[in-house]
Amino acid sequence: MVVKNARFEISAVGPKQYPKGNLPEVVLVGKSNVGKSSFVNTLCNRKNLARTSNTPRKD
Ligand SMILES: Nc1nc2c(ncn2[C@@H]2O[C@H](COP(=O)(O)OP(=O)(O)OP(=O)(O)O)[C@@H](O)[C@H]2O)c(=O)[nH]1
Ligand SMILES: [Mg+2]
Repeated sequence: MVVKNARFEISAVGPKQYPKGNLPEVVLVGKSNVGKSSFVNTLCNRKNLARTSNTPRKD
């Protein structure tokens, strides 16, 4: 798969904020610091689309 165009839309915390539309949605689940954001960046061939960190989130 080649991702040609990717952009950050929103960091939504509730259904009212979810983007409208009928595009397919993908869920990516994993413990903190396991590499989810890195995976998204690799998939999109971008370095900083999703923020990565060396330290796991505490909340
Ligand atoms: N060795 C190794 N390190 C990785 C790999 N993928 C990610 N990392 C590192 O693991 C750390 C955490 O990666 P993130 O992508 O920020 O992890 P995350 O799951 O998004 O973390 P949260 O957003 O806190 O839930 C970073 O320091 C990455 O560089 C991998 O395949 N191998
Ligand atoms: Mg992350």
